[in-house]
Amino acid sequence: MSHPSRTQVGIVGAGPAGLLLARQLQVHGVDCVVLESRDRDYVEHRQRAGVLEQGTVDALRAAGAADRLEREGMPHDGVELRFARRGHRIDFPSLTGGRRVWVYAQTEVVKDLIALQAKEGPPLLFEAEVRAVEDADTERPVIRYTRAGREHTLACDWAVGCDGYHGVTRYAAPQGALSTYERGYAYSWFGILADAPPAYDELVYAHSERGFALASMRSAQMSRLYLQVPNGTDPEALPDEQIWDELDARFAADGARRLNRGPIIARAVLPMRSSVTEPMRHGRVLLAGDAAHIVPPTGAKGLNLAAADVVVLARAFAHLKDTGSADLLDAYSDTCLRRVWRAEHFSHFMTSTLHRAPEQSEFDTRLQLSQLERIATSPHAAAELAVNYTGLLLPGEER
Ligand code: RFL
Ligand code: PHB
Repeated sequence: MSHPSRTQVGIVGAGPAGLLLARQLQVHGVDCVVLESRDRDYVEHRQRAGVLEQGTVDALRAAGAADRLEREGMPHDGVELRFARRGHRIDFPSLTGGRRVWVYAQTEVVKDLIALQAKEGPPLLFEAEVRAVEDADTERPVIRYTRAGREHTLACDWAVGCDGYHGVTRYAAPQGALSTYERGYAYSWFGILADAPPAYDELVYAHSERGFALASMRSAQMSRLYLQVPNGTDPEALPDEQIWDELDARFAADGARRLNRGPIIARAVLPMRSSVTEPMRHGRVLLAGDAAHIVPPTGAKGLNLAAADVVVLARAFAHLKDTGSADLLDAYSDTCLRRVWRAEHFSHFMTSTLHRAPEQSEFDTRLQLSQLERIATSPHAAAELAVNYTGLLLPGEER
C-alpha cells in the first residue's frame, strides 16, 4: 500500500472513535488518513463494550454504517438492578420520553466501520505505529510513524488523537499545557464470554454482599458476564466451576433463574479508572474518545462518549470546510467536556453504588442500599438513572 504524505485530517487510531470520525469526514467530503498500530484481525476481535446509546446508533445510521446493527442489534428498553435478593426493573421509554439502548458489541461496530472503509475509503493503514505528533502549534502538524520497519511522515492541517488511553498524541502538547484529573478503584472486573444462552432478557446489574456482578449478552446464544474481583487477580487462576458458582451466588434472588452454563471462550481482568484530560485540544491537535477520557465500565459510557466526541468533531470540520470558520473547532473541547464530566459523574456513581470496596463498612453498605432502594421506588430517582444511561441531551446540543 502507498503511504500518503499529506492530508487534511490525520487520525491516529482505528478504534470506534477514529473509525467513526473517518467515516463521517468521508460523508462530509473532508479528506483524512487513519493510522493504526495493530493489525486488522486484532482490532476486530478486541472484546469490549456492548451497549450503544440512541445517539451512538443515530450517528452510525447517519454514517451509513448501521445495516447489520438494524438486523442483529438487540434493542433494550430497560435494565434490572438486583440488590437485597430482589430485582427492580428500570423502564427506559416511560422514564425518558421514549429512549432506549441497543446491545451490539463494539467488535461488530468496528468490523462494520472497517468493512465500509476498506470498500469506500478513506485510506486506513494497519500496522502503522505512530511514534510522535509534532508541530501542534503550527498550521501543519506532522505525524511520524513506522510501518514494516520504515519511517514515514504524514503532514496534516489537523491531527486527531483517537489512540486510546495509552496513546501518544496527547504528548504533542508541551508539558503543562494539558491537565489530567484521575482516580483509580480498589477492584477490577473479571469478564467472560460464554457459549451459553443469556438467562435474562435484559442486563442485570447486581449488588451483593460478595461484590458486584453484571449479566450482559452478545446474542441469543452468547452470554457476556462480569464479576468484581480484587485488583491483580490472575484470570487463568479461576476454574470454570468456581466462576459459575460465584456468578450464581451474586445473582441469587428470590424466585430468580440460575444462569445457563456453557464453555467459557474468553476471559480477561480489566482494571478500572476514571480520567479526564483537559482541554481536549492543543493548537491543531485534538483528542477524542479514550485518548482524552476514560470511565469505569459500570455506566456503559466509554464507547458512547467516544462516538459523541467525534460527532461534534466531524460537524466542526464540515463547518470549517463549508464556511471557512473554525468557530466550532474552537468550541470543541468545551462542548465535549460538558458531556464528559456528566458521564464521569454517572459512571463513578454507578460504580461506587454497586461495588463493594475491600474495607467497606456496614455503614457504607447501608448507604448503597438506601440509594438503590430510592431508585427502585422513586420515579424521579429512576428517571435520573434512565436518562443518564440512555444518553443525555444536553442544553444547546442537537444530536
Ligand atoms: P480504543 O478503542 O482504545 O482505540 C484506540 C486505537 O488506537 C490504537 N493506537 C495507536 N495507533 C497508532 N499508533 C499509536 N501509537 C497508537 N496507540 C494506540 C489502538 O491500537 C486502538 O486501535 O479507543 P476509542 O476509539 O476512543 O474507543 C473507546 C472504547 O474502546 C472504550 O471507551 C470502550 O470500550 C469502553 N467500554 C464500554 N463503553 C461503552 O460505551 N459501553 C460499554 O458497555 C463498555 N463496556 C468498555 C466496556 C471497556 C472495557 N474494557 C476493556 C476497558 C467493557 C470493557 C470490558
Ligand atoms: C457489555 O455487554 O460488555 C457491557 C454492558 C454493560 C456495561 C458494561 C459492559 O455497563
